[in-house]
Amino acid sequence: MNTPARLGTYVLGLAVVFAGAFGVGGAVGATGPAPAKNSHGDHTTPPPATQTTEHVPGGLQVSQNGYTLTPRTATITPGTQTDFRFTVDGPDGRPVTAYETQHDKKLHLIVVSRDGVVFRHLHPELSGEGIWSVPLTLPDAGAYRVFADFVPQGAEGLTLGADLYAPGDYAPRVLPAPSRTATADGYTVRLDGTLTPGAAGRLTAEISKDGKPMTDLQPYLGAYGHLVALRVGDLAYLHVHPDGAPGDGVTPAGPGITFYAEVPSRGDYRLFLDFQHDGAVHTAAFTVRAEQPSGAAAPTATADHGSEHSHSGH
Ligand SMILES: [Cu+2]
Repeated sequence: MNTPARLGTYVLGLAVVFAGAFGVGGAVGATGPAPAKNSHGDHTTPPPATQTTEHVPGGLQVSQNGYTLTPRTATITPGTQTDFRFTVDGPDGRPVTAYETQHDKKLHLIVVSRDGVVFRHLHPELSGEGIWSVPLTLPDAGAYRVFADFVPQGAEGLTLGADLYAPGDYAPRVLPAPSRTATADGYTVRLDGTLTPGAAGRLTAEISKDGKPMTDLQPYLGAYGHLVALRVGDLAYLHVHPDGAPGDGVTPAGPGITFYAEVPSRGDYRLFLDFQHDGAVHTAAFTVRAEQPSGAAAPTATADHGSEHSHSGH
């Protein structure tokens, strides 16, 4: 039979990934999370094999590998600028103060409304005591998810997620229907490519203004674009790699920006693209549906929540 062999290969692949993760975790220090208690006191017994655990996407956990995201601001009054403060507490229980720089910053903070409509990408300031703070204004009442994307010095990079609330009357918005065109501050962004579960999909965003392709985009965080992809339903935070970097001699400054994104499952994703032009950062938002490659795919006309959103056709 084929299936067990294939499954075996898959599990092996996962084992390698997890071994890597544990290797780093072990190097962080002996003060990390204690192993599960073994009442038999038999130290040579290997831990039970994980059988069905898939690699968990980032952002779903408030604590991972001994690091915990701890908001010190629990609520934000809508429409009022608030100093949002938090710490990342390390395996020793104290706020982490040493971080590696990635994409020009020591920590990237993403704030998204639970309905996937409001998006903020911020870069907080770090105090000597390990307290991060950033001015944050949220437009509407509701539930939000905060993501901290960072690399503790000498450890593996992490994205931790925590809930944040803006009190008041709240009505969830309908998820915008899947669309490959978005507008942002007068710019038009067209997204090409597909998201396929389990495979790195190539996506290209093409930016134009008044019908003219933009060829003088400016580097933002070490790239011509920064893409955040979140799974609709649980806001799993996905890893996206830009293809090429400004100044590498081959990556043009627009109009197209290329990314590789891997999604863990079928369904809808919210994609937020930050790009810089004329000294200002703009954000384009998309809803993109990830489907199985044709052959395995169900008919695309299958009605789900996308169809009950009226297509106003633009
Ligand atoms: Cu950032």
